[in-house]
Amino acid sequence: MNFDETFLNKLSKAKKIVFFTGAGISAESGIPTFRGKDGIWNKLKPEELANFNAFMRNPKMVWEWYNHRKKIIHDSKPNAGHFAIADMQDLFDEVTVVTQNIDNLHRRAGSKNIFELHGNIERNYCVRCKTFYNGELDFSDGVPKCNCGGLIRPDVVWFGEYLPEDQFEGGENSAVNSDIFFVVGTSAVVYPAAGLVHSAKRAGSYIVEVNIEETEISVMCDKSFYGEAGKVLPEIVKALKNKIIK
Ligand code: BJW
Ligand code: ZN
Repeated sequence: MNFDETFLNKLSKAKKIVFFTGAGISAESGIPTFRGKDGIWNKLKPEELANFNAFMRNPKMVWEWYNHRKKIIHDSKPNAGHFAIADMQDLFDEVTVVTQNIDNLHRRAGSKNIFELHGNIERNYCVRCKTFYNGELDFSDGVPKCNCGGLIRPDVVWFGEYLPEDQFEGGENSAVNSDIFFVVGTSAVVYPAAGLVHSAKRAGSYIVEVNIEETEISVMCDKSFYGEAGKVLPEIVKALKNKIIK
């Protein structure tokens, strides 16, 4: 892949970079995306699965969906895209990952500074008393319940729910203080997460998109690379290392 000098210069002068990621970065690890050609929501309705009322109406069905995805995630590994982002930590003063994914793959790849906007599939909590249950849950008597009698749910953010305040604030601060803001593998249609792209842009950050196709926010990007994240991101690391060595 060839990158123009303006882009490489911009990158080599940057100190603080942010990677805002979505389901697309984990697609090459075998984890299905939500929207698009092979997206989960071509087959399943988000409103029947990814909201609190659906869970209270039919917790068994929602848990079956999450346990199915948990298994896919456990069987998957970080891919070249996740590793390239972790490698960037050696090349910049500050690298922050702000992810909408719940799959832990950035952490497993070695990224250190991560904000998780939509929760984490490894954690669970009681809907009534908010006690956390982080180990394996027991489904032998049906949907697991807390000692208080409340249902236990996955610690993920469903439609109509607020994002964890500390994670969103951390993401927003990183966005507005970034020199370069990468938008990787997200359709950027879900808010308030997608609003971070606008915040970064307004604050003067240089916006770089990596996606297999155009998205809602392509028009506001300073640079767009259309290709798989697992191919484009390692190429950027390589080009940058070459430039630094020269
Ligand atoms: C590749 C690739 C490869 C593929 N390489 N690329 C109007 C304005 C503002 C807000 C709203 C509004 N109308 C409604 C709302 C609210 C709603 C919302 O945004 N809805 C829109 C969809 C219309 N938002 C909310 O409800 C949020 N909360 C909120 O607003 O709180 C305030 C409030 C409180 C109380 C009452 C009312 C308001 C919460 C949103 C929670 C989203 N949750 C989910 C599920 C998380 C748990 C789980 O995983 O099960 O989060 S939904 C789902 O979408 C998931 C994702 O994180 C999120 C974003 O999806 P993502 O990551 O972008 O994936 P895809 O599939 O969409 O895209 C993949 C991309 O990858 C594509 O572009 C591909 O091309 C690309 N790709 N392979 C590179 N190899
Ligand atoms: Zn409880």
